[in-house]
Amino acid sequence: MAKDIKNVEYGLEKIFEGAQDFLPLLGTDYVEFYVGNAKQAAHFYKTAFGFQSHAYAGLETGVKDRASYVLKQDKIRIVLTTALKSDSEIGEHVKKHGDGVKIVALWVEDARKSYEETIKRGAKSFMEPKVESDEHGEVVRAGIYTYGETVHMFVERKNYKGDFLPGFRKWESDYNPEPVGLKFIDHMVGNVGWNEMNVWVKWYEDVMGFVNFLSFDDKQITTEYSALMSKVMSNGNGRIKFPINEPAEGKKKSQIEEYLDFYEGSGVQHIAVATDDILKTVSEMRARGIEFLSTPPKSYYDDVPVRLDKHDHKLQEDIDQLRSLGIMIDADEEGYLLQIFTKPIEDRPTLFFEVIQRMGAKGFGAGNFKALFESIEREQELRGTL
Ligand code: TYF
Ligand code: FE
Repeated sequence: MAKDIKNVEYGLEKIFEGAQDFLPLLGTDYVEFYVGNAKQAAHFYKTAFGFQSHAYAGLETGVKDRASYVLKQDKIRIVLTTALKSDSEIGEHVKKHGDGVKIVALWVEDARKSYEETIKRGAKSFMEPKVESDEHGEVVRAGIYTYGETVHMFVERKNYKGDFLPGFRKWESDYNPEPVGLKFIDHMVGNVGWNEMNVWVKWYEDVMGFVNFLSFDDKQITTEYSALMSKVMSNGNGRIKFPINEPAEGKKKSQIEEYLDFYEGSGVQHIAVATDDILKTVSEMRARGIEFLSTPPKSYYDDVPVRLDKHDHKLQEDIDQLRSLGIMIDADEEGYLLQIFTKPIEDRPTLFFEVIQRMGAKGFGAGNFKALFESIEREQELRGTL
């Protein structure tokens, strides 16, 4: 009999043995992008991804050096920040990396303690604990560097009732496209340099108390042309999952190497956002102009029933609909998952998004790696970067 498969979200209980408790994480707080033009980027994320206007800081709110637009969709908060002058850490970041993720902010009970515990274990400081307040209360934030120039900001908001952070005002807009059904961030992946994956695995273990709960070596993640290695790091309650990739030697250039060349260093490669209705979400995103990687070949879909049967799972969605949208299906012991990947969302072939619906499965779609990487290689071929 087919098992009962549900769309699950992790709770707060400890589910990964071995993870340390010195850094309890409640979830992702926000993801901040440094971009060349935040006003236009905000329009794009509203229109194409269905994010809602949420908060704003800039000249009109007394901020002189930057403008930041905060967008929200269910539990996901993104911040788009741009520099207002040339002499700027933000501008320098954009000059080097192009538009990209600067800050992966983590929601904590105690930001000072999070900072002290991680600094004590070897983290490099980005921002010492800072208290900001307004009429809604106070927020404490502190930041440490992770791979490349990327930062983890600890955000403590237990004494805050405002919309986002002190210094921001509510952003009300007359332009409000409907959400597309994105619910929360499932995982965020980092690309690091040659032979650096294990350095960062150890960093997440030692500094953040994470565990390595899944690994894919270059034998598993290879096509005829290129290869990579990947290890998935998780905090104790499974809410924060950070796979880390490094390039591996293949006949042609690894997609990870292409990223490193264009980002000019290590950084966030993709953000996986969860939905509980991937057919609707992906149809909407396609209609709004988001480009996804090319659809796997027909033979891929012919094999799907076999994969599901092997684990005794019954697909609840219509396979022809999944196929016509290019959504991939992978199954493991516990259930199955549906996923699809956008093309890079800026001109440099760097950051992209994944849309994922978990129907019990806790994996990352290993059964789809081959089809996915062949699809990425078709894009690399067009760019002349394979
Ligand atoms: O997060 C993951 O592991 C999957 C698969 O370059 C993946 O989404 C892995 C590596 C990669 C692209 C996707
Ligand atoms: Fe992923």
